[in-house]
Amino acid sequence: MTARIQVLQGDITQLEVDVIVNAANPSLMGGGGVDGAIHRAAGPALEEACALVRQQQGTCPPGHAVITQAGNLKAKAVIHTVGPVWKGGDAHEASLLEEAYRNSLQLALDNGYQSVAFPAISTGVYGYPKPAAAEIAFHTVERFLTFHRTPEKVWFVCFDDENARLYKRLLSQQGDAA
Ligand code: AR6
Repeated sequence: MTARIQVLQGDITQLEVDVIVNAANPSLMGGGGVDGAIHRAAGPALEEACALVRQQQGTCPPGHAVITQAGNLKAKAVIHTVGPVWKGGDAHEASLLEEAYRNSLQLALDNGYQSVAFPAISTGVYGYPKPAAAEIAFHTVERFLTFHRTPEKVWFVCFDDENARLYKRLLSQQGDAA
């Protein structure tokens, strides 16, 4: 059986997967980092889809996730989730980060999508320490996949060398769960 978790270094906007997850902000208005890259690659249709979500349900609080179409991306859909801003570790950052991954996976499952690519949520502008964030991301996904057949495959797409190193180590230490 091929492993269900894969690690890749590169630009998430280029992936041909069912769903790309965006590290968004509560306004869903686009921004810098991976959010900016996804919006640029997807084109105005993504902005319009986000505006509609905002109209219908307001902002997206940390830990929550919403799904939209993917505009010009090769992916079929984008799941926008909002990670926590790092405030030193005593402001529920760990549980909010875990929820961001779990709620994104649940949305992919609810929509029947089989392949999902995640960036390292909160580890850029939001300042979450990369080693701790990678542990949470990896183990939350691993646990979810143990209990669900969908999605079939999850990609961790690392942009920077530190995240790539961290995720590759976690992958090599992985049990037989995947
Ligand atoms: N592909 C994959 N990963 C990327 C890419 C890319 N093209 N570009 C950056 N990264 P960040 P956050 C990595 O700052 O910390 C935005 O302005 C980057 O190396 O994008 O959750 C939003 O609108 C880092 O490891 O997201 C919010 O305001 C990771 O993506 C805020 O930033 C996340 O960095 C969210 O901050």
